[in-house]
Amino acid sequence: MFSNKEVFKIAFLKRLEMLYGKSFEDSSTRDHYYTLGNMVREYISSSWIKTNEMYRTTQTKQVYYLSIEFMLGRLLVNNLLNLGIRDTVEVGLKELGINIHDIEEIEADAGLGNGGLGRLAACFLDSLASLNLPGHGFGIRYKHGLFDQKIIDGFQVEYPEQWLRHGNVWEVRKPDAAVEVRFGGKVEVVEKEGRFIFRHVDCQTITAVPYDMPVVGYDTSTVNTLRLWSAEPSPYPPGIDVLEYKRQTEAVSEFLYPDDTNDDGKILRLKQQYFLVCASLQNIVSSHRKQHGHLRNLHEKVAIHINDTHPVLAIPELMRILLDEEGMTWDEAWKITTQTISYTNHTTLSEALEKWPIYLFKPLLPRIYMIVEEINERFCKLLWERYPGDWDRIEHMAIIAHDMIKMAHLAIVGSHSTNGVAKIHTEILKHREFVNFYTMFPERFNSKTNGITHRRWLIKSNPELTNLLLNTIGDKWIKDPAKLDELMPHTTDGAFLEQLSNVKHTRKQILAKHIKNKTGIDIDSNSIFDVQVKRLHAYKRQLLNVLHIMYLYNRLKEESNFTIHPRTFIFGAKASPGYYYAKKVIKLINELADKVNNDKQTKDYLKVIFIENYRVSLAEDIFPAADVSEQISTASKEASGTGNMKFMMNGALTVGTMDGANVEIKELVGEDNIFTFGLSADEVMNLYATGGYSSMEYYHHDVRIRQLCEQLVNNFFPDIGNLFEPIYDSLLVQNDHYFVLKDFAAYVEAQERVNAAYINQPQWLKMSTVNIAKSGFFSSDRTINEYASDIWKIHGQK
Ligand code: 26Q
Repeated sequence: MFSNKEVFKIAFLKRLEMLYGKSFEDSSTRDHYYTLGNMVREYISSSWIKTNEMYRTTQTKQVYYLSIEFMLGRLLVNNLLNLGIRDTVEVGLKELGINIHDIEEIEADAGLGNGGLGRLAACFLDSLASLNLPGHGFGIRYKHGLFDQKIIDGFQVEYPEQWLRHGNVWEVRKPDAAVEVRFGGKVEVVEKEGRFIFRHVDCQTITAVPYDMPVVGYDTSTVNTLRLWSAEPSPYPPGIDVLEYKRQTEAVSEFLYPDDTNDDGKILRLKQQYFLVCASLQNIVSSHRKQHGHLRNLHEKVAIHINDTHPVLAIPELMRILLDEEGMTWDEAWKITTQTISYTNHTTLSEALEKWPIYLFKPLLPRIYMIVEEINERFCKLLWERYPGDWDRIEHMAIIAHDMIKMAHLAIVGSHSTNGVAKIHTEILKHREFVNFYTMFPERFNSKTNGITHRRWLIKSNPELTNLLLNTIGDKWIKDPAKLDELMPHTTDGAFLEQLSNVKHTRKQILAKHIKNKTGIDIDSNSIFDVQVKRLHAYKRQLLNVLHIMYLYNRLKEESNFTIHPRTFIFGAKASPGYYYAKKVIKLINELADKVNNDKQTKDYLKVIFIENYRVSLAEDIFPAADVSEQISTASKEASGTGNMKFMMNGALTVGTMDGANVEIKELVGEDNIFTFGLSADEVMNLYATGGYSSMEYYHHDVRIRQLCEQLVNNFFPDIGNLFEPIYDSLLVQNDHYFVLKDFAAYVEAQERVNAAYINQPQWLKMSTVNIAKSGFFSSDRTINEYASDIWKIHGQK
């Protein structure tokens, strides 16, 4: 079907006819998309079956990656690429008069995630399959992914996302593998032959129906599985309000919760978490039983990884199965559970650590609550033996305290591995946030610096750079991304640097055209493309970027001999719908864009673009076009960042704080090839501890800062009244919790270094080359190999 373009063309036309009963002339681009999608899925299916059979017969250890989010983006072209048939298809379609990019655009992003954490899960699946590792994802098939963002009058407005509106060619519904999940009710204890038996009665039952999606590895026949659960009503029990029951059931997989760090206490969110865990564990345990007949060796054949604490109920749920269904003793069950489960932490923001109040938890999950209580009691007893009389420490470390269940404590205590997502993040976990746990269980803590799949984020999204690399250093880096380092001798190769410059320019023109189509705004592809794309959060400090743009604007207006290389500042960001401050910052960016872009005096030097509805598919056009990567979080707050890696791999230079993986980028490229600035993580944490920061001093002592703050509330932005007063207050009344003003001067100075470096193009291109050459470390293949050997103890299958 894909052996060469002629065979492909015939197969495609025939399939189009069969599926739609239309001639080619009458068919639409959507028809073409579904035709091709069906062909590809069919092409995948035999390898998919073989991979599953092989896993079954060889009884190799499997890893299951449990995640409440998977931000896959589009799959068509990625699958074509990994199958090695992209070029054949592209050329074949072209000869039929079809542009593959038009077909690609039909596919909706699978946006079942908020940001970094969900995208990381998607990159990990791609690497697992590409490395022939037996690893699968379990998630939820949300009917609506992350909301669609529209900007209306400068404000963010949210609309429900509808990725399934036209169906999903990549999924296979498996009704025969459906399982039941129970909520509420009571636990009855009966004694039988000297043992206690727990029975769950009067509960509400819902059905979890799996939808499987194939995960295709690159240049291999391995096809792993992402299993997404959908909530459906179980056969209706008699005497209930049927419509109400259906509504409540389907609500469980209806929406992805937008990241609202402070917003716990949503019962439906807890239901989603248990729904994912309970369905996935039944599935894991029943396949294990089929192969081995018992669960005593579960930890030898299965690794279960929990992506943050969202699936942490896997710990008490596995205990429940081993105790209540298998009749094991507590100690046997605990050993198997802790040896099976491992946990990744993605945040040090203490307000973002999940906690659930008992009054919500216990009625919803009565048996699970009993087990969590028992885990807590046994753990506190252990603490008491180890630290007799140290009530303070015991209270801080307890899993249940002050009527709340602390999910991260449960995760650390109930697993054999806890990892952070970058070196500095893991150090903060070990020495600050979880220092007591680290003292008690040092061997459980380890670091796994995040990564990104270079297949999507370089080969697929930047074919121009890919070709240049192939022509320059060959193709070894594709299977072994560390070999991008072979580019190092070319940092002084004039012909190479010129081609690199051309590639970047081409990608900037592509993005400029896209922006023109969407916004009507012309941007200069010779200007510096300075990009900050990520969720909107106070700690990521989009506000610092905004204040710097206002500062440049002020100077251009006030100083006739001040000049800079023209810059286009590009933002993309969704704010959680209930996050008041973040929404103000979006409005501020849009007001600033309006002002700056329409000022005759400055518009040739400064442009500000807010890209609406930032998501994976847009990101693929943005990273290749960037010159400057903005990674300016308050040090210690960004666990890792992964956008920073995508920019680097596409040759952008980082302006960043010493936070998250920026620290490792600097280690790799050297201080001459990155623009770092600002407070260190230690300085930030000491300032919090001592209270030694007063933002007002900066207001009084720096005239630039004073002017900028006043411009937020005088009529610099006309007709907005006191709209930005809350931002002003965050800086000056609430003492600028994220040190925006304190880091301002250093940021301006770093940006001046950027300007000077860019003007020296040979120098800039050399720096850019070093960044690409050193980016291989950030391939998620490296990350996944580390998880596989250090944590999961699984091995490649070919
Ligand atoms: C919590 C409670 C209720 C509703 C939603 C949530 C929720 C959802 C998503 C809380 C957090 C998230 C997502 C967190 C996240 O994306 N963290 C990022 O993870 C990346 C991958 O490790 C890191 O690179 C980033 O630094 C980190 O911020």
